[in-house]
Amino acid sequence: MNPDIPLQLLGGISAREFLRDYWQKKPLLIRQALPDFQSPIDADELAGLALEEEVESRIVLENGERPWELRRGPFTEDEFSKLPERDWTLLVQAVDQFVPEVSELLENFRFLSSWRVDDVMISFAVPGGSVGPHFDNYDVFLLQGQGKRHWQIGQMCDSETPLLKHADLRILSDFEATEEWTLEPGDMLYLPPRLAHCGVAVDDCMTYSVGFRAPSAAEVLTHFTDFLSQFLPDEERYTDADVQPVSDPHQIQRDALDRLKSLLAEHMSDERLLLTWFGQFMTEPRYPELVVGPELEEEDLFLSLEQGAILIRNPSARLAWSEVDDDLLLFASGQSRLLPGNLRELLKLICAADALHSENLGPWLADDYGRNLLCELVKQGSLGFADE
Ligand SMILES: [Mn+2]
Repeated sequence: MNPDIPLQLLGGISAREFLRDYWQKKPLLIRQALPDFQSPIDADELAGLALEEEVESRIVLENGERPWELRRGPFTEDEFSKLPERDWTLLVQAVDQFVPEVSELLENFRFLSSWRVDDVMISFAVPGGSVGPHFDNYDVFLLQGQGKRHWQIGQMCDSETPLLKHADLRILSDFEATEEWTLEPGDMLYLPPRLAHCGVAVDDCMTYSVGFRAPSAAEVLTHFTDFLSQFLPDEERYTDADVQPVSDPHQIQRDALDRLKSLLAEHMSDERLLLTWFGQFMTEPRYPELVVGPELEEEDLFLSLEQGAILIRNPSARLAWSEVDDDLLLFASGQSRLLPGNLRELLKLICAADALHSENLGPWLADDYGRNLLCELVKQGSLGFADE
């Protein structure tokens, strides 16, 4: 993808301009980002997903048993039939993992790293339906899929911003609308993290939220140090050889702090471990229970491929790759594997291809590392047979 070509998706500016001027900085309204967009799923199908055990869903009723009542799925058909005519919203998380046509929408966002994408959440609302004014800590593209939704944006928020007293929802107690628009199918609104916003359904409407993920600084520190500590032997400790006699035995001296800082710096600057941790962390699946594979012999896999079998990425799996010195790392659903540098094109193919078969795998099927890698990915559940 040429980053300098103007894109309809971004309202006629290029990916480079969008990232420079808007991404993580300010909102952008794009009329007809996807012209003539037709939602690949309808309200009944979305409600159908919300009946499923493995799908995360919520309903927010503005005037339920209490203001802004939150109900968590899975729901029953009976519950849906008893909902009022107005003022409720159904939200279904990670629809891209369950509906391939929704996952295909993500192809439009390939100018951003795929490991930054969280999921495509779809909400359906009846007239007046809203989840209240709030802010999120991540970037989001709000694509109108069906009907009309009125959006207002407001102030930048942070953890000090006052919220309503509510057990489950983070609703702003003061929302100061600065701009507003009504979005129609195909229109899209980009919002940077922490910008207050409020969307209210004008009629029966469906909105797609392409959400991004970014670990918090607290997550980075706690998870990386947990990961790191597995590799540190118990005998490696704070040391103070050549310490000077102390003048006051109760004082913690400056040199102790320096020793601690160098202990931390030595480990925190281990780039190979940092990369390994980060790749594993960012590819952890949302639903690990949906990433499981069969027992499989390498020979059987290759016999099947030679006979025309097709491997596809498990929609619940996440894949990424990286370079480390002359080697490569493949990250697959929370695991990593160090591989020789000549497998670069295979890793790119595995991460990007819609389907893997004897034709596009070609010579890799004769490569021992390549064969073993493919087999392990099937056994792990990140790849699966297309007909299953
Ligand atoms: Mn939001």
